[in-house]
Amino acid sequence: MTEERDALVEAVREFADAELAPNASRWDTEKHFPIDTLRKAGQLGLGGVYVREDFGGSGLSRLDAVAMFEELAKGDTAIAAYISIHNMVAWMIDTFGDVAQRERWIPGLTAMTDLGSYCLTEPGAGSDAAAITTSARREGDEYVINGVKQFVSGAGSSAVYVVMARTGDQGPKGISAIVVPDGTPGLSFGRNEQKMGWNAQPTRQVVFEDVRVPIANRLSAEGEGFGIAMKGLNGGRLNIAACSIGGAQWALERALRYVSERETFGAPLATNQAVMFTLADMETDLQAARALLQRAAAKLDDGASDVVPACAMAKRFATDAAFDVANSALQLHGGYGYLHEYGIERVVRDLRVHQILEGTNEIMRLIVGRDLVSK
Ligand code: FAD
Ligand code: 2MC
Repeated sequence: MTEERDALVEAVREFADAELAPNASRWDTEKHFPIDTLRKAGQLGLGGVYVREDFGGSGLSRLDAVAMFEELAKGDTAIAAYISIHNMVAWMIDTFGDVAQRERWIPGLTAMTDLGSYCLTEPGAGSDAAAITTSARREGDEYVINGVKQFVSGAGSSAVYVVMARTGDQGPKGISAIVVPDGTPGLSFGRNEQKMGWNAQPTRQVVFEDVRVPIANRLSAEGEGFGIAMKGLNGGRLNIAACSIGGAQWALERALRYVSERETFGAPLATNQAVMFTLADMETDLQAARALLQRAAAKLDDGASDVVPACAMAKRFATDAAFDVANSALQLHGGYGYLHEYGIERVVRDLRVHQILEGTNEIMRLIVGRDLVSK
């Protein structure tokens, strides 16, 4: 860790301790999306962590980002994860947008006065993302968009929707990435889904009925959208892994404190070798996950040729390991781990979905496996 990164992480820790941790339980229970708190995160530079600085980004590296997202997640995993998705959207516009597009959307996104949503998944196409059917038909200098996006994080609260839609033939080459601003006629949202976790952020369908946007809202060339979506996800997968590690690290620290204080059979739980071994495995798994994650983040920073499987490996390993660590922390708390007020069960619920979204862990294995057998 550089000194500079230490200072950044410390600032994020203070924010997470002051603004997220005291409210996480309530936001989860009340299903409250804390937009005011997100604005404060924007003031801290968390709206465009690896967005260029000219329009308000923080211009940091992916190694910086994963360290920051780990700290954020210790305060509230669900909110940290939403901030990660928002950053993915901001980065896609910053990287693949032209100057006019960046000038229009990046300042609001980096300040988090405008929130972003990423719209790829559809009711009929999740893992097989190249099979999406939402269409963007050209009419004059406009696209007319029709279709439904499923499970969109932040939907209904966001100002900016980056939508992957079909502008050409079947398959990945027929997809374009188009920015649809909130309030565009024909754009509507489903109900806020009732979920196991991630309750502090909304998940809704996004419905497009003859939504008209200028062709100038398309990022990069027609047919480039699938690649843009996937490149966004490489970094998203790292951040989700970081959020998992942060949540699990928080749970491990709670468990350590608990087993030192809780006595059974006349001695603290921590004196049992079985308990100690469990703690040792939890710590080892988190350190291994963090090391793999940092390695993948460095590859993304360096533009390494094997970045795609590296990000997939880190996402798969870290989200699985962190879920198991949080679940072990719950077990070490006995019945108290099951109570809402201890916070552990919330983290377990929040981390569970990290094994499913941003590419399921089976799809991560598919990416790594394909890479192996193609060599
Ligand atoms: P399916 O693709 O139908 O998969 C079902 C099961 O089959 C999974 O276990 C999968 O791993 C397995 N499977 C599929 N294909 C294979 C294969 N070839 N080999 C082995 N196993 C396979 N999407 C967005 O675009 N934007 C968002 O903001 C967003 N936020 C989300 C928030 C939440 C809370 C959730 C739950 C999802 C979100 N998603 C979002 C969608 C998420 O990315 C998808 O749910 C995920 O990619 C899986 O797609 P699916 O649900 O259609 O499952
Ligand atoms: N980075 C860069 N490029 C990628 C890439 C990646 N991660 N993944 C694929 N590509 C490129 C690939 O190189 C190829 O390019 P080219 O034609 O130039 O060679 C092109 O994209 C097509 O790739 P494939 O031939 O591998 O396409 P296929 O359809 O066989 O499989 C798969 C693609 C399964 C890897 C992809 O559909 C996938 O990642 N599915 C999971 C979907 C997903 O992650 N959804 C998350 C939604 S967002 C979310 O959950 C949130 C919470 C925000």
